[in-house]
Amino acid sequence: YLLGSIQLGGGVATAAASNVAPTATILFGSQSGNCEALAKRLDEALAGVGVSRVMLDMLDCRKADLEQARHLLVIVSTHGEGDPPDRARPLYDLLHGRKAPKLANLKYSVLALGDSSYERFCEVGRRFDAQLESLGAQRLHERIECDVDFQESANRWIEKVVSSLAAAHSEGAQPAVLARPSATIATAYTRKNPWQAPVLANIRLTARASSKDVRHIELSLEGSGIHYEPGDALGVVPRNQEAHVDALFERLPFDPESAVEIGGASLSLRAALTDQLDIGPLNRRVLERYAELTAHGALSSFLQASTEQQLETALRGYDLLELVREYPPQGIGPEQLVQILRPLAPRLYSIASSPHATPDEVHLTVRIVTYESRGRVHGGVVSTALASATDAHARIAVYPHRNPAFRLPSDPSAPIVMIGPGTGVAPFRSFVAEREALGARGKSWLLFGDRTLRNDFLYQTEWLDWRKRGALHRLDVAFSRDGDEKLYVQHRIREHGATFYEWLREGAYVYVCGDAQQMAPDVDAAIRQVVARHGGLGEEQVEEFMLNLQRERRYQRDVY
Ligand code: 2AM
Repeated sequence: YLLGSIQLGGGVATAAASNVAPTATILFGSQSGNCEALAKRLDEALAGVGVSRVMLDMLDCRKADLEQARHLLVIVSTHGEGDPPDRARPLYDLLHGRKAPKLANLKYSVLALGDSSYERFCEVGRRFDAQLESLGAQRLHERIECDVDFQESANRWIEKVVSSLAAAHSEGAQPAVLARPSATIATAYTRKNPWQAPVLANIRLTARASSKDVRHIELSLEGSGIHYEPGDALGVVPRNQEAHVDALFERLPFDPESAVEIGGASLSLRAALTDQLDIGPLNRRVLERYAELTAHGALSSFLQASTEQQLETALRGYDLLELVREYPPQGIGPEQLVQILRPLAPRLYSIASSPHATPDEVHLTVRIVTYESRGRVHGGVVSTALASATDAHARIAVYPHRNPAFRLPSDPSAPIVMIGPGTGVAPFRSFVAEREALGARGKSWLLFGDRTLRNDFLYQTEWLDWRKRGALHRLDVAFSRDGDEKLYVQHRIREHGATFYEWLREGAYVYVCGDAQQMAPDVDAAIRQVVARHGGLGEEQVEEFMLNLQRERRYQRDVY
C-alpha cells in the first residue's frame, strides 16, 4: 500500500494513488460538531484497517464527488422539526432536486443522529437513506439511528461499516482487527461519569420586576482537569426531583424496587424513573404507545381526533403523573412502562466564561422556566435544580461537551460580529472575555436583544465596561417591549446594514446564538437583505455569498 495524501473538495484524502477514487467517502453533515467528530473516528478506524478514504463536509461535496464515490458513508443529524444542519442543506437539496446524480454504482450506509423527543426523529438521515436508494445506490449496511446518547449506537455502526469495507478491500494489507474507536477518551468526565461541580455563585441577572428569571451560575472546575474552549457547551446531568418520583409511586401500582432493564443494564424502577427516564410533559408518540398497551380506547380516540396544535395546548403540563391519574397503567408492568417512556435527555448550556479569564471556573447563563398547569407548578428538570443550588454545599453533575462548529477565528485580528438575544448572549461573554485575556486585537460587535432595558439587559455592566476598555468595539441593543412596536436584533442589523456589510468586507466572522425557531431564520433573512442591498447583489449572488461565508466558517450558528 502506497499511502499518499490528496486534497478533494476541501477534504483530506489518503488513497492508494491520487488518480484512483478512494475506497470510502466519509460524508458528514454536522451542526454542533457531533457528526464531524464521528466522521473523524470513522476515518481513524478505516485508517486502522488500511482502507483508503476521503472525508468531506457536506457543504464541500459536489455532484462529481458523489458520482465518483464507491462507498459512501453518510453521517448526518436532524434538528428541530426535521431540518438538516445548515451545512448539509445544499447537498440535501441537490439530492432531492431535478439535477440529482445517478448513483447506480454506489454502495452506501447512513448513520442518523437525532433526538427522540421530537416528532421527526432522525428524519434527515432517513431521507438521505431513502433518496440514495431511489437514485440507484445499494445499501452496504442498514441505517442506524442514534438518540441523544449516541455513542454506543454510533460505535456499532462504525464497527459494522469498517468491517465490511475491511473485508472487501484490504485483503493482505492489514488484519481487519478493529481497535475500539479511541477519539472519545479525551476527557474523563462524561454523562455517565460526571464531575460534581461545587456551585460558586448563583445570581439573578434579570430584575425582580422582569417576567423572566435568568441566572448567572458559576461552577468550580478546580481539580477536575476539565478543559474547554470558548464556544463549547456544558452538559448538565438531569435528575428528576425525588418529590416528583415519590408522588408517582403513590399512583403507580408497582413496587419501586422491581427490577427493570434499560440499554442492557438492570436497575430498580425507582432509579429508572429518577435518573433515566423523562417523566415530564409527554408527547404524541409516548401517549400512543401507552394507549395501545393499556387499551385505553378513550385516550386513543382523543389522540386521533386532535391536530398537532390542539395536542400541544392540551399537553401543556401533562406529564406521567397526570397520565396515570387519568388513565391507570392497566395491563402493563414496570418493564413495559420503562419501554414506553423517552430517555431523560441531558441539558447542554453554552458556556459563558473564558478559560483564560477565569481559569478553573465555568459560568452558565440559565433561564429558569416554571409554569403552572392543572394546579401544579412545573419546571424544567435541570433549570429547577440549578435554581435551587444556592448553598455552599450544592453540587451540580456536569461534563464538557465540545462544539467545534462554534469557534473564535484562529486569527486574533479578525473582526467578529456576535448576534445573541436573550440567553443566546452566553457564548459571546466567553468570546469577549477570552479575546481580552489573550490580548486579541480584532474588532468586535455585539447585537443583543431582550424584553426591556430596565429588567432584562443581561450582563449590562460587563458589556459597558468592556466597551470602555476597548475589548468590545460596538454594542447595539434591541429591547422588544420598551416601545409601541417590537424591536429585534434583526431590525438593528438592517438599520446598520451599511456598517454590517462593511465588516463582512473586512473579513468579519458572524456568530448567531439563541432561538432556532424564529430568531435565527429572521436574522438570516436580515443578513441576506443587507448583503443584497449594500453589496448590490442579485438573489443567486447572495446565495453564493452566503455559501462562501459558510465555507470559510465565517457564519457560525449555535441555535436551539
Ligand atoms: P419578545 O419576547 O418581546 O417578542 C430575547 O428573548 C428577545 O428575543 C426578546 O426581546 C424577544 O422578544 C426577542 N425575540 C422574539 N422573537 C424574535 C425573533 N423572531 N427575532 C429576534 N428576536 C426575537
